[in-house]
Amino acid sequence: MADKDAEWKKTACVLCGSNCGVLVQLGGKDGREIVRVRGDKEHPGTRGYTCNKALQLNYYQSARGRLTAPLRRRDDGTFEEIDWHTAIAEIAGKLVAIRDELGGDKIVYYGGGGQGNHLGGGYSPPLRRAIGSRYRGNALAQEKTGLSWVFDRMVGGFYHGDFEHCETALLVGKNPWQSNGFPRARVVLRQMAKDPNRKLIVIDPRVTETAELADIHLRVKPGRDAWLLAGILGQLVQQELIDHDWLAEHAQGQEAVIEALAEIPVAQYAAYAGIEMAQVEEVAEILGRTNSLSVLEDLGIEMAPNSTLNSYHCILLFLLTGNFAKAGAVNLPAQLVTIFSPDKISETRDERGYETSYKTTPVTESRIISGLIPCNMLPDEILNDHPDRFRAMLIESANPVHSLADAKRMRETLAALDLVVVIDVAMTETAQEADYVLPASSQYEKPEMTFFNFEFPENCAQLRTPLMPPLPGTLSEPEIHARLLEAIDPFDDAELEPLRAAAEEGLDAFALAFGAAANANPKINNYGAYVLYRTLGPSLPDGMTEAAALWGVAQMFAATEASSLARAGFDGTSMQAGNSLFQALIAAQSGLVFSMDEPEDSLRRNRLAGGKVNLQLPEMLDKVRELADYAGAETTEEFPLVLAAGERRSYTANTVVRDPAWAKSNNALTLSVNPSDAANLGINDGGTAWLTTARDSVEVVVEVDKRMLPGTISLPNGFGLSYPDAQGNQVVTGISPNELTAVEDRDDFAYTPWHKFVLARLEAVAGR
Ligand SMILES: Nc1nc2c(c(=O)[nH]1)N[C@H]1C(S)=C(S)[C@@H](COP(=O)(O)OP(=O)(O)OC[C@H]3O[C@@H](n4cnc5c(=O)[nH]c(N)nc54)[C@H](O)[C@@H]3O)O[C@H]1N2
Ligand SMILES: Nc1nc2c(c(=O)[nH]1)N[C@H]1C(S)=C(S)[C@@H](COP(=O)(O)OP(=O)(O)OC[C@H]3O[C@@H](n4cnc5c(=O)[nH]c(N)nc54)[C@H](O)[C@@H]3O)O[C@H]1N2
Ligand code: SF4
Ligand SMILES: [Mo]
Repeated sequence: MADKDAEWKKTACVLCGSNCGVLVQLGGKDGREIVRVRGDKEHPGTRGYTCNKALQLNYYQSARGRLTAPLRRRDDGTFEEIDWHTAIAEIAGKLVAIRDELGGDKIVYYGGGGQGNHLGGGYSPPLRRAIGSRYRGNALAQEKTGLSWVFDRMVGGFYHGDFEHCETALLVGKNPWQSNGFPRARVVLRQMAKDPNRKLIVIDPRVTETAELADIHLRVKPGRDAWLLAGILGQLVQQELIDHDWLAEHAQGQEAVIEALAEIPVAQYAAYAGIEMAQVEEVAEILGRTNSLSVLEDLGIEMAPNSTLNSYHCILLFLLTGNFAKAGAVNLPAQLVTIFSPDKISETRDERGYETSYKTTPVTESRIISGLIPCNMLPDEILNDHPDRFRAMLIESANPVHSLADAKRMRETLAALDLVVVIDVAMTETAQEADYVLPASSQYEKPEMTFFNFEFPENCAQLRTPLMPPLPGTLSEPEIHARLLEAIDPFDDAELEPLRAAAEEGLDAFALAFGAAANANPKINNYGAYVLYRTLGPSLPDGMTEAAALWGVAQMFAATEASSLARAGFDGTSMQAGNSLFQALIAAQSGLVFSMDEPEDSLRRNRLAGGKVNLQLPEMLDKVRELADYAGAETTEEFPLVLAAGERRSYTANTVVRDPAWAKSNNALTLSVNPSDAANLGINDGGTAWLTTARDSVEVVVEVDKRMLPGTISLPNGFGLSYPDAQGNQVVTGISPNELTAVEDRDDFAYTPWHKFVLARLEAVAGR
């Protein structure tokens, strides 16, 4: 334990994308353990808030089994430790060989950051360029690529609601009480519940902690949101609850949409979705008349049938009611780094009006959205003899064997590759399949930052300083990428020395020198993050070398968002504003507000030609019409239950925390089952049962839970991880949900998996 007066250091919680600012005290062995945690009231975004999970941060920082040396797989499948020099030389050599013999486009980069660490992945582009890697993927392509395809074409960028100030909040397949998704979620939800003038509407089959606080809970049947949302949209149109004036001024393409929605058989669709018509009427009335509406969708619809269509529906809800680019409603936040890179929208269309030109993957020719290959297609891209199949993967800060559909198939897929390199802090399920594993310093041992900055009108960011030196034997990702690049395509020292000298003189001198050097030498720009790391990096305060690339980020932001940045207090020329933003990020340990917006900024940020929002997407409108077939969301006799494989609970954090002891609740590992289903099956609370899907059969402990809708069952995400016990033996605790899922169960448009709609069967285990 730390003594009570130990210094409180500022950092952030990394267990979910909210990244609450926290203060921690260190203690334990060598002062490397996080022994006390409390919310940081000076953090401008989270203002002292934390949820129950922040207290458990040490289960991440002081986990057993941290990797401390590069590992190389032997022929017999076991691993041996090698030194960094050998690891870098061998990996660089193999990457170059694949590039030269087969083409760098055969090397896939996967991951780049989890819930708390996006800085390291920002240093991968130079290496990727050097090896000619063209394809990349990450977890966003198994949840939000459908969403990003529609928001790019409808509002011209990533949107977010203002849940602190909206009059009405609509949450679709989202449980912020457990999963957050906006700052200070539990406080904001409680405020909404208490305020008679505000309305909280939740669409979820489960009576979640969030649904309990809602004014209206639409307890939709699993997988049938498309009919419910189409029904609400139909009701809005048919009852003249849409904002024609707003649409006339700001929108295009509404006519065809209104026409299609006028045809929706609202009562039938509501009934099919399991919702009373009176509730649909009430919700449409509220959405049509509210002063401000914010909408948040998440996995409940993104990982279920019709997911891209559902995202389309959600955007139509706020556009048809005029709730875009308005205070308290949906807006386009300023982003320091664009998480979803926009695709070039096809200028050519077929006779149906569908886009005809878009990027696809090399083998299955699947649509690439936001520059991301669809995760669900990875096995089919690799497990074949196609000459263009991928041959190598570089996996950083991600655990795809655990997180992607069908773990068994993912293992086969990785085994089929010529080279798999994993950069991680732990011997993960994915690392176990690698040829090389490179040990990274933890998120508290290096500067780190998250780019999930999505708030409006005030948006903030926090660059964290290391709390302690790196665990011996580990390196930060920027250093790993730098060493690999230096082994593949090094600079002459004379090329970088002038920049290093300029950095010592200050940021203004550096900015001028960098501009001149980039003009004279294309390699400087091409390998920008690397160059900043090796030239500006050493001039930064102690331990902050890895922050160097943020200088480029700050300069880009200043060049595109001058007015929002100036309102936040950073003005002057673009170069000056960028420099002062960069300096402030380094100085402001609690984070800072980097943009202050007006609703009009959303209109300005809209990338669509003409600056209007667009409602008509022929690809989606046809799907609205196809709902009349009532297809795709049915159970079968063999599999009468719908399993949500991977629910967020009070002790889940993807696979960031591996020690099962961190989970202090009693439902941490269990399969939740409605009491009536449990009774019918003869299963008791705490009893065991066989859970079977088309892919596998596992024994589970059941928790009888009246929050569940009859016919639905759910498993937590983030379990089934191996973790060493006190003797060093690896022990697996709980169920890994993707042992039960199949890659074929996916959206036909964005290929996102149906993890919330896994058909299943449950049987009592005899004799228990
Ligand atoms: N505690 C915790 N918080 C997290 C994470 C974590 O691991 N643990 N992970 C973070 C990440 S990566 C993400 S993406 C977010 C995800 O955050 P959420 O999407 O909120 O998380 P889930 O619990 O997976 O799913 C949300 C809800 O979908 C509901 N649902 C299931 N089927 C359906 C359906 O057919 N229709 C509808 N409408 N709803 C359905 C479930 O009952 C559940 O309440 O959470 C983030 N925050
Ligand atoms: N069945 C099912 N599957 C799901 C989901 C579900 O609901 N159901 N949810 C999905 C969702 S929404 C998401 S976002 C994904 C998440 O899945 P992934 O993107 O694969 O990531 P995480 O589980 O967050 O794992 C992050 C990895 O980073 C490592 N790590 C931690 N700190 C560091 C560091 O500083 N450096 C490096 N290099 N590594 C570090 C951790 O050890 C871990 O291996 O899972 C998805 N998979
Ligand atoms: S897990 Fe809780 S404390 Fe940590 S960032 Fe998320 S909301 Fe904040
Ligand atoms: Mo996620």
